[in-house]
Amino acid sequence: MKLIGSLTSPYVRKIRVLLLEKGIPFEFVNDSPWEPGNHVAEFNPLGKVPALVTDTGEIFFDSPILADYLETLGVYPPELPTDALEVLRVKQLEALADGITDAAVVWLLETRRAAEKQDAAVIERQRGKMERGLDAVEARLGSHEFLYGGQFSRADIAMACGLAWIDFRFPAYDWRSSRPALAAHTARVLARPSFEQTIPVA
Ligand SMILES: N[C@@H](CCC(=O)N[C@@H](CS)C(=O)NCC(=O)O)C(=O)O
Repeated sequence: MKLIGSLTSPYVRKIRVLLLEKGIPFEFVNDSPWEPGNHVAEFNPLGKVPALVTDTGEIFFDSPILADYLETLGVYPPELPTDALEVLRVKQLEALADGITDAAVVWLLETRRAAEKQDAAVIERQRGKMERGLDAVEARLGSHEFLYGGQFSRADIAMACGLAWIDFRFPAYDWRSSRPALAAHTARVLARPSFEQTIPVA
């Protein structure tokens, strides 16, 4: 199995973590859609990472699809519940985590435009999505150890990957002070070996 992606992408990290948690061997192909001459579009017409090439040569892209593919392999531990409605709830939380990350990515890209072209309204709009999203996760978490049920799931992985990336790109952005449950949850998840082995490098 081959995973195509960059060492900084939070969506790629989600899949690397899942592969490590399950102990599935894979080859990592380090390629970034932002590098001139990259080959990402050969694996994903949308030109985004991660993409995965299975052992039979089939290609999947978009991290939730990749994560679903890994679940089909039936390798322990499962990162989704068994009941269909519960699966949907975990995936809803994953979509929330990915959406918070998406908003942070748009914010970053806006700050990389020439100063006179940057639009403060775009940044504010994305900050609003992040703040509301993080508040919803904080409320959801309450005193629970995991985001869904009593089990570590893909929702926990997606949220910690997103927040670690936000810390990496926006070290001065304080999302923790008003969200103690999420701060503690993130610290717990980031201490897992699968996360310690996938720390983003510039
Ligand atoms: N929804 C996608 C998002 C993937 C994504 O946006 N990846 C970024 C890297 S962090 C990318 O490849 N961006 C290139 C581009 O937007 O052209 C997923 O979950 O895989």
